[in-house]
Amino acid sequence: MISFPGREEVIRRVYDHGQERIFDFWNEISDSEKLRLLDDVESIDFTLLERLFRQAEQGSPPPMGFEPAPYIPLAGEEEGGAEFREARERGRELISEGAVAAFVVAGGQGSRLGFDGPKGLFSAGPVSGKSLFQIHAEQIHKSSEKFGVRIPWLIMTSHSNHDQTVRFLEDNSRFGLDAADVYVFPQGMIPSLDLEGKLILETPSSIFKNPDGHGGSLGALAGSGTLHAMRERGIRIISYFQVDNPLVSIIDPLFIGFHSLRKADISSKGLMKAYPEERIGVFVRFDNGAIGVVEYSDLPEELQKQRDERGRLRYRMGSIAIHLFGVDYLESITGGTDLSLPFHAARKKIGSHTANGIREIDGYKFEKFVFDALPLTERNIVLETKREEEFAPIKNPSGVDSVESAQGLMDARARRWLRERGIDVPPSTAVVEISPLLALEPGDIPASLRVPDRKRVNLEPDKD
Ligand code: UD2
Repeated sequence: MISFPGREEVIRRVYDHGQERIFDFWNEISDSEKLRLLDDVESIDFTLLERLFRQAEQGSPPPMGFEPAPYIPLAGEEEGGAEFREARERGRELISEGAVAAFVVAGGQGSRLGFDGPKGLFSAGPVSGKSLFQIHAEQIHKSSEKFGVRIPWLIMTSHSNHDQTVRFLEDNSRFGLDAADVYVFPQGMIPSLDLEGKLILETPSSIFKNPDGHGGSLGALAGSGTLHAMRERGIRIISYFQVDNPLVSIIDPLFIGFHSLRKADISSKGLMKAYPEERIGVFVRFDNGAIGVVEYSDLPEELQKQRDERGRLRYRMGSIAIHLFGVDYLESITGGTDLSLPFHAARKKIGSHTANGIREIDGYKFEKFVFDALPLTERNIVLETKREEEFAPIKNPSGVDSVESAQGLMDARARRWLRERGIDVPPSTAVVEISPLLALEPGDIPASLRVPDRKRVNLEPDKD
């Protein structure tokens, strides 16, 4: 057994749990590296990891029985529903009172996209080349201006992209947002395991850990003190979204209004799945009555394909990871600091440090999912939204859900908005982009606007 003065207890724990392989390079590292490794180990909950490993090996238990979840359909609005008008009005009031904050989860590693850096830095604007962060920041800026308030922007990063994210935002002066309105905090990390349940070394003196999933965001919000800061600012609703969707409507009066009118603790936006295998979770109502999400990979194939009497997919309401959380409710479930959502295991390739350098091995990463918070309350609603208006995820380098598909959707939405305002796009114009600073909805576009006769057009507000 290795030794280090004063650290006998933690070393004992490592051996008791059969994890002594993390000391394989003990004789090659300096004293300060030894201390770093022991510090790294100190915070590890071995009992939790052992339980997660058993769970990963056995596969996830079948979810409780469920049926399709009820939702508020778009049709209500199209039929001129009074509740839609009332909701929009209520939402506007709440935003103008300064009761709403925007919260983006940007801690993911973006490995599928093959982009080496925080995903928020990825260039998404089809003409402008604006980064995802800039597009989101400009939306928040424009909403603040429209409603005459300062809307705070909360950004969850992870250990590996926090510093780069902060630097990028600072270098770009937070795209016009005030430093006092931008809150950046990292999420938690959890060790990954190899297929034998052993810890993995990332370097000779550090353990491989991965971010604890977007479900870690609620605990991180509380643990970082940001939830408390929101309470102090008078924020009552937190509008949650993912960094990879440039079409997201971050501050949406209709959605916020429904959340308030229906006295919800959590509200979610859903949309019709495009095809049975689409990689989005579906909203369900579990047998105990609570609404939640079953992830695409957990929905049995026959249920994915099941149709109702009208020929529509039975499980058709897909989750696009847009939620509103009541601050009161978040305080009640996080108990001021933490929230115990379950971990899900995923088998992934992991870079493991060996005597011959880094070797890719198979292992388990563990993540919490934010939608597991949904069934914790019965005051939980789903509002249908229009795919073409609000969903253009950038996940893959090409093909489905890629930057090309997202830019195509951004161009199509810009053209639709201009058409709605009676503004022509010259036939020679191949791509149109509308800056969020110009418009967040068609009605914001000045009726006098003329689209210049150019191949690629980015419409920004006039500079005075
Ligand atoms: C997510 C949903 C899926 C659907 C889809 C819509 C899950 C498991 N699935 O699919 O049902 O709604 O999105 O686009 O959520 N993130 C963190 N920290 C982490 C992990 C992720 O901040 O530890 C962020 C990440 O930066 C991104 C978002 O969470 O903004 C989604 O992560 P993803 O791309 O891994 O989720 P995906 O595509 O599996």
